[in-house]
Amino acid sequence: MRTALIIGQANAGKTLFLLNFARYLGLRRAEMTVQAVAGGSYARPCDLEADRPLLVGDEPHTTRCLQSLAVSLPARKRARAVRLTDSTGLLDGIDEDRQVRLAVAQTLRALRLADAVLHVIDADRVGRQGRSAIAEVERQVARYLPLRSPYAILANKMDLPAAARGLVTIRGTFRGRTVLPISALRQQGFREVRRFVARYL
Ligand SMILES: Nc1nc2c(ncn2[C@@H]2O[C@H](COP(=O)(O)OP(=O)(O)O)[C@@H](O)[C@H]2O)c(=O)[nH]1
Ligand SMILES: [Mg+2]
Repeated sequence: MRTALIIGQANAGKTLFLLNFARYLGLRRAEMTVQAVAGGSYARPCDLEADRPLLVGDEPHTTRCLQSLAVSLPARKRARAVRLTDSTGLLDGIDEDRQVRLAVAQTLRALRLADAVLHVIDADRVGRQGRSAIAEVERQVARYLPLRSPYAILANKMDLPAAARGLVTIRGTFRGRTVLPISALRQQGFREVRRFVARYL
C-alpha cells in the first residue's frame, strides 16, 4: 500500500490531523496499525471520534512510534486504499529519553520509504515566536528531499490568531515548497491536502 508519512515537531498537530483527515475521507472506525520502535507491529481497533482524547494531547510525545490508518482515497475510476502514517515528533539535538530517540530514528527511516511526506508545522507558534520556532531538523528534512519530491508543508492551527503571520514566515523559510494552510481542528484546507495526496498516491 502506498504511504503518506506525517512528520513535524511535537504538538504541531500531527495526530489530530491524522484522525480528522481520515474522518474527512469518510473513515469512522478503523484498525490502527502500530509499528513498535523495537520492531514488529500490531493492529488495534480505533474509533476516530471516541479515541481522540487518548491520542491527541498537549503532552509532547504522546505518539512514540509509527501509527497508521488505511483510508480510501476517492479517485476518478475507483477508490484506492492508501496508508496515512503518524510519527513521533522531530526535535533538535538528542533527547535524553532513549525511547524518544529511537522513535525519531524510526521516523527518519520511514522518511526514505514514504511515497509522500506531509510536514505539519504549528503556524500559530511560528507567528508568536518567529522563525526560531522552526527546528533545524525540519529545515534539514526539507533540504534533504529534492525540490520536486512529493512533499508538502501543512501550516496548521490557522484557526488561531497568530497563524496568519506564521504562514508568511513558513513560506519565506521553505521557498519553492508547497505550503498548504490548514486547521486540523476545524478540518479546514483538507480539500487541498486530499488533492495533493491523490496526485502522488
Ligand atoms: N487550535 C488548534 N489546536 C490544534 C490544531 N491541531 C492540533 N491542535 C492542538 O495541539 C495539541 C497537539 O496536538 P497533537 O495532534 O497531539 O500533536 P502532535 O504531537 O503533533 O501529534 C492538542 O492540544 C491539539 O488539540 C488546530 O488546527 N487548531
Ligand atoms: Mg502525536
